[in-house]
Amino acid sequence: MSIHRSDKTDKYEHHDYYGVDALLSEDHLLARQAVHDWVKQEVSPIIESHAEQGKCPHHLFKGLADIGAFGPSIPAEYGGGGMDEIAYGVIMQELERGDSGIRSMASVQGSLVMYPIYKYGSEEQRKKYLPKLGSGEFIGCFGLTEPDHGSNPSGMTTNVVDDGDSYILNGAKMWITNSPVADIAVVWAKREDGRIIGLIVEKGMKGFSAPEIHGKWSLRASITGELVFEDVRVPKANVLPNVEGLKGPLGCLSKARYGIAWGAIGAALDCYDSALRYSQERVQFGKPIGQFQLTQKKLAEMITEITKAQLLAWRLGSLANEGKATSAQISMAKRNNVHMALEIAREARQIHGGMGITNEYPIMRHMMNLETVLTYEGTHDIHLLITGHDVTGLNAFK
Ligand code: TGC
Ligand code: FAD
Repeated sequence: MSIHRSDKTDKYEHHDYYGVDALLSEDHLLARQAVHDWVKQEVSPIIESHAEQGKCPHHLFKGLADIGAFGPSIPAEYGGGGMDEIAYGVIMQELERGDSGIRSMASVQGSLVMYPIYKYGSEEQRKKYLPKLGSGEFIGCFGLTEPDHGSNPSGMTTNVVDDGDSYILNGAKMWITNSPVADIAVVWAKREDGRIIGLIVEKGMKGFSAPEIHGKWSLRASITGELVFEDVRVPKANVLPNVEGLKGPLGCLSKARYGIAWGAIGAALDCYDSALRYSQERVQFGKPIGQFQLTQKKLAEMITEITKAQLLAWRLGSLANEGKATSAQISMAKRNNVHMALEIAREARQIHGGMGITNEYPIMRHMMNLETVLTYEGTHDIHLLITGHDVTGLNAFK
């Protein structure tokens, strides 16, 4: 990845109230600025119209690869960015400042497709798929959720039957980001003994289809579909050999949820930035609306919550760099920061008055996107119950 600071771009709107930037390295700041600049140049000019039309900007895949957005913390020899977890975080933040759907493209490709192949795959699988995924030549997707098993993936019914050198795969996955345009799918299925395994299913395999899901009011610039398997013969060479059980997919989710904890801050910053500017420019009763105490309360609470989220993400990133971040800590950060961003979008919408519902401002797009982000990768309540389990030792799911 080549990182450079551009002189041509806008001042970086980071609203760093507690000086968290001082905790970041020069490499983190450069990576963040490079992605920020790319988003301003490539995403901001097109995102409202794509979201409005429900169109995924596929052409951005290559650019995302070029800025190192796919697997920033996966080693470079395996197609990733070879950076640390905080670099991964700040990159997700800047992508989601642009749009949650753009961050989703990178989350799925890096954390849910490249990561399992890197972590659980054979050396042959790593060599075959990772360079193409890292360069954006291949698009990947991740199939865990099913029509009847969302929060409870252990109940999945997608299954494989042993047939010599192959498995015969049957079942269906639902709500799969990028599935209609994906070249490969990392799919989680049950073996005859009930154990969950991961398989790499390739586009074009007989009996495999990936129809698009239409009618979404959220994440409209991201394409979502199903995965349908009707007697698909998958060679055993495509099974991820180094993991069995639900900890396989859940391990990938930890990686992606971590990225979302940072990403949500980007969406919140974009809403806050827009609301702050509007409050200084919009005049009612002869003064800027930012001079009214009720507007100041909103803005003061917004920056307080953003600051708390920044500190949470930074500390989580430091723990992750030391290999000490627990999945429960990641759940807390994902839950808190996404909810924070959604609340900020709602407050920002109020500050913009009627203009807040239009596409002149990014607020409604972020707000609608964040409804998905609150639900995918584990719902708001599932993450609460993960924290509840962690602090009480009592498991609500059993
Ligand atoms: P449970 O018995 O708790 O755990 C089974 C095994 O997994 C281990 N484990 C984890 N390992 C790594 N990371 C985690 N986060 C882990 N959580 C659990 C656990 O230690 C155990 O290991 P072992 O060795 O004992 O077998 O499992 P459970 O069936 O009781 O489920 C617990 C629950 C409800 C928390 C879990 O199922 C869950 O997280 N549900 C939410 C499902 C979810 O998040 N789905 C997301 C689908 S993918 C997606 O949304 C992508 S969006 C893409 C985009 O960005 O566009
Ligand atoms: P359900 O599990 O049916 O939950 C419905 C409600 O019940 C929620 O409020 C939930 O919190 C609550 N609930 C469930 N169980 C409990 C409980 N034990 N206690 C209290 N409340 C409970 N999945 C993938 O595998 N890959 C993807 O790429 C992917 N991308 C997505 C993209 C989009 C746009 C969307 C919307 C979803 C995507 N998902 C993906 C699926 C997502 O992870 C699921 O929607 C999510 O895990 C919730 O599952 P569900 O929708 O079936 O809701």
